[in-house]
This record gives sequence, C-alpha cells and structure tokens, in this order.
Amino acid sequence: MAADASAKSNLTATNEELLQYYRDMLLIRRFEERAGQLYGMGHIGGFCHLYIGQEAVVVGMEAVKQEGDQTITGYRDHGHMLACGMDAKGVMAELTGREGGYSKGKGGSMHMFSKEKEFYGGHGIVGAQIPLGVGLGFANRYRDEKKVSLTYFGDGASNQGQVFEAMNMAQLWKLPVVFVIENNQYAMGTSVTRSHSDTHLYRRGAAFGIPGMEVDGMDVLAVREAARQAVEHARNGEGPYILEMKTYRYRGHSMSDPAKYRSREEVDDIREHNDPIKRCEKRLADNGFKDEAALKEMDKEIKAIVKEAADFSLESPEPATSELFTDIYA
Ligand SMILES: Cc1ncc(C[n+]2csc(CCOP(=O)(O)OP(=O)(O)O)c2C)c(N)n1
Ligand SMILES: [Mg+2]
Repeated sequence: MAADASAKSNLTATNEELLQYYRDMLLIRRFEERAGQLYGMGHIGGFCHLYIGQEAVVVGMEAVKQEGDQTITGYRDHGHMLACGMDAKGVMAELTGREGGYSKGKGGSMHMFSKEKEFYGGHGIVGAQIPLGVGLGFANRYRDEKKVSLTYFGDGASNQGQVFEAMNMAQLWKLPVVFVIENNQYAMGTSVTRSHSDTHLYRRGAAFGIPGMEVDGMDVLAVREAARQAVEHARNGEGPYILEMKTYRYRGHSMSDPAKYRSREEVDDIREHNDPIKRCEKRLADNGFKDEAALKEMDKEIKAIVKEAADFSLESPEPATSELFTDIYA
C-alpha cells in the first residue's frame, strides 16, 4: 500500500493540456458561482452543494478517462457533470427546476443523470452511490468490457458501513472500480479528526488488501498522475484502487451553513496559497506560458457560456403537472 509520493513521478504537461484543465476548472468555478447567485435570488430551491475549491479532483480524473468509463458521485455533483461533458444549460435548468433540465426539473441539484455521458448521479443519501459504483464495475466485468467505474465520495461518507461491504466485494471479484475519496476535511460541520479513528483515508481498504494512495487534490497534474496509475490497475483486471484526494471546499456545506467549525483564516489561507486554478496558472507560467490576455479571454468565453446557461434556466418553463406521473418507478 502506497501513501504517496509515487504519484509525483510525471508532473509535466504540455501548455495545451494545462490550458484545457484550466478551462475545465474555470467552467466549474464560474458555473458554481452563478448557481450560488441564483440560489440567493430565490431561483433555486432545496439543497445546493457547491464544488468550489475541489475542481482539480474531477478535472484531473477526467483527463485519464476512456470512452465508456462511468462516473458516479454524491450530491456535490455539478462539477462532475460538467467534467463529464454534460451541457451547462441542462444542469442549470435542473437546478432551477425547469423542463429543460436533465431530469425535466423533477430531480434538482442532487439527482441528475446522463446515460450518454455515462454519468450515474447525483445521490442525496450519503454513501449510497458506493455500492452502486461497485455495481457498475460488476456490470463491466460481467459484460467483459474494459470499462472502469469512477466512484466518488466524501470523507464523511467513507465512514458508512456499506463502503466496507462494497469494498470487500470489489476486491473479492477484482472489479474495475476506482474509489475516489474527496477528503475536503469536513462532513457538514464535523472535521475528519473528530470523526475518523484513522484519518488516512487511502487506508480504508486495508482490511481487504485494496491499494490506496494519498494525492494532492489541489494539483490537477498530481491528480492526473494518480488517476493514471489507479485506472490502469483497475482496467488491467487487478481490482479496485483507492485514491484519497486531499482537497478543500471554500463555500459552506450547503447554502445555509453557520460555518462555526472552521475559521475564516483557514479558508482564506487555502484560497490564497493552494487554489487549484491559481496553481494551474502557476504551472502554465513555469512552462513559459505568460499570455495573461489569453486567460482573460478564456474567462470571458466561459462567463458567456454560464450566462447562457443561467438565462436558459430561467426561460425554460416549469414542468407541466402531467409530468407528476411520468418517470415514476412503480
Ligand atoms: C445516510 C445519510 N446520513 C446523513 C445525511 C446528512 N448529510 C448530508 S451531507 C452529510 C455530510 C457528508 O460529508 P462528506 O461525505 O465529507 O461530503 P462533503 O459534503 O464534504 O462533500 C451528511 C451527514 C444524509 N444525506 N444521508
Ligand atoms: Mg467532506
């Protein structure tokens, strides 16, 4: 079992690759900022969990995904959808509960799916996606397909009993599953140190012999390199792998959060010194890319995409009452 540094072996990338990651992370950030505003204006109801700060995790993982690989996650899920290539308009319209949303306005922030993009949710029950993600891995094995299931969950979810049942099966049958633990250090308002007997979450599969690695989840290249190793392991039939992504969320747990469990200084310090987008910009500069105007232009383009999504999400009609009885599993 490696806690480690091994993922630091190939942290170089071309400017073209870095610009792509920068763009993908920025799209998530701007989308989430806008979603936060729409929530504040009363256009989004219910729960809404923003992914701001954690962008490098999903973008780095996505960089090694192959056609057919599946993604499944919890409720902090808008970033995963965008990274999978789902349309920003359809995601935003689902947040506002409109007909043009991915679940026709009936699912909301936590319940969206795209068979086309192999995105399987969007789950509001903490940990529920983990056995489902192992099920996706089982399907891949059963159908003799070389696909890998990327199963994301949080530090809090990693304490759920079903995680261990699912991990046992995954290793027993050598299923192609990569467990991506997004350790943002808090489960709502409970820190990892208060709730985990072992705070090294990459060791969660130790009892089953599942290898794990701790990864700097604020560095998109460290994530990509770790992802490469883990996904290859799973795709080659060697079984599951655990990646513990050390990351951080800047916003509250959901939209109302008294934020008494951490200090303003802690958040500011990470925003200032460890922001994944700024770190990608720094990597570009180290590579010799210093075209700030191009980055500004990119930001403008992304803001336009997000504005279009927001406009669509307000113009799209609310679902008709006749929709109350469609898509029901009964
Ligand atoms: C089974 C279950 N228990 C409790 C909750 C309430 N709840 C929602 S999110 C959450 C914390 C989960 O934290 P973590 O897994 O670290 O994910 P993060 O919010 O940090 O992304 C809790 C306890 C729930 N939705 N489902
Ligand atoms: Mg957490």
